[in-house]
Amino acid sequence: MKTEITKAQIEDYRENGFLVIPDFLTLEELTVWRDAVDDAVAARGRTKLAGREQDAEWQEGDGYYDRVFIQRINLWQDHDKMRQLMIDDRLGKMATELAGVEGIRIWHDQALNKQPWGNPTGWHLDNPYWSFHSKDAISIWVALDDATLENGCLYFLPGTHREATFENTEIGERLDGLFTVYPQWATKQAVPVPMKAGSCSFHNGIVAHGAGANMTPGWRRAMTCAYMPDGSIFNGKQNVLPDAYFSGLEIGDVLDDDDQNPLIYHVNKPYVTV
Ligand SMILES: O=C(O)CCC(=O)C(=O)O
Ligand SMILES: [Fe+2]
Repeated sequence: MKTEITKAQIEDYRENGFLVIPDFLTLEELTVWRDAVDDAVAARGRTKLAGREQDAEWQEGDGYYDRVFIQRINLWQDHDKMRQLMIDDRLGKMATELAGVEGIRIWHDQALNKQPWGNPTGWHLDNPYWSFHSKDAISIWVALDDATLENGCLYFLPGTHREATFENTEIGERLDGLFTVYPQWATKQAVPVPMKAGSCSFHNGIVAHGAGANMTPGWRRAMTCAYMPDGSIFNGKQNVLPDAYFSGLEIGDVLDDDDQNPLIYHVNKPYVTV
């Protein structure tokens, strides 16, 4: 795993709001990640979020969004191998350094497997969906297959994280829904980010991004993890929080429950074990 982050990479990330790390995983590691993700996704069945097997809202249906990608969230919570991969403090250190924060907690992981002929991923920001607001939230996106212009690689609008607020749109049928909120971005040029399998990107939680349609009969699998800066506070949204935890929270509470949001790296406690 290529986990060293240089000063130039940090500058690049802060300027553009995203950064690509080619050949992040070795071939052997890529095989381990693919097997773990495939196994965890198969074991989850049709339930999108861990722990919500009984909740109709979290079951995969047959709407437009269900054909954007197969989305399975918090695999780290119900699959041992995924837990081992996700709580890796090396990932936490990379995210911490790029974001320029003191420590990082897992917000949620997700497998995002764009199926053959899958719909495009509409333009959106990530962090406004989540239960905390931070301009320093960050995600890793690991390509498990080659992500190409043909099968739905990511696209970014560089620098938009420096202008964004926490207003957002759903990932719905309108590819351009985000530009009704941020009309000033509608004339910007998008940057496609094709990646070889095993490469990864990091992106800021409020940089505008989306992905193309899958115009091929093959899969475009990706494993992602969203990170919350340590010390972030609850903003009133439930998002992926379990009912029991959510109902006890008040706006302004620090989200520091290690079972829900494990601290995987902190500059003062670099060897956190969960
Ligand atoms: O994989 C995709 O199509 C979209 C990924 C994305 O939006 C994310 O990782 O935040
Ligand atoms: Fe996203």
